[in-house]
Amino acid sequence: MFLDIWFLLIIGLANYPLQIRAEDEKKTCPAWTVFQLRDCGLVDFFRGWDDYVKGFGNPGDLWLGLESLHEMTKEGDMELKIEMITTDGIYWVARYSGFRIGPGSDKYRLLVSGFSGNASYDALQYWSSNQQFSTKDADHDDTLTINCASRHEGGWWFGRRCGSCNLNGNFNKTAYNGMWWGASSLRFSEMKIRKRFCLAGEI
Ligand SMILES: [Ca+2]
Repeated sequence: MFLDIWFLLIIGLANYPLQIRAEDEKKTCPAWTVFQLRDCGLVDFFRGWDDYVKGFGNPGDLWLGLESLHEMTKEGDMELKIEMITTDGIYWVARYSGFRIGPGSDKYRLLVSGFSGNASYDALQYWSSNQQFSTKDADHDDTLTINCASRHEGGWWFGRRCGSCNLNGNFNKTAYNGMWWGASSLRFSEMKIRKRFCLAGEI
């Protein structure tokens, strides 16, 4: 009897932290904050620097703004989830366990890492991470001979050879003037962030 009680106690103590941890993860899993949405196509995204800094749009097509993004991510503890639908109707998720936007003095540089998901491939980290933000009137891209934001009709973190994705392109166009990820055109995108707590078990 004595041994049985101790056995149960030890088993109980061993399981207790695991149970608490699982419950805490459920309870503290924070809500996503959407900062980019292209759903209805009624808002022009081919805009200048000031608009991208301040934000624009409506509940169907929005850009929260670079200054807000910097404030929300400057502690370095946010994750990023991107949902996309291609023009062929394929649903993709691209997740990044690390997402941070630098200050305005560094042109809102993107730092992104830790790709997972079912999107065709990691089109964001390799080509756009560590790149400053560019708009048609503010060329900070990594392509000397081209204004990538003008060529691709939207503000983005364009990298070498303008990079490999732009979710802020023209909603009503396809290929590299539209919204694109790798070699695919998109008809929907949503980018959202939250504090890193709930990475396991969800794509
Ligand atoms: Ca350039």
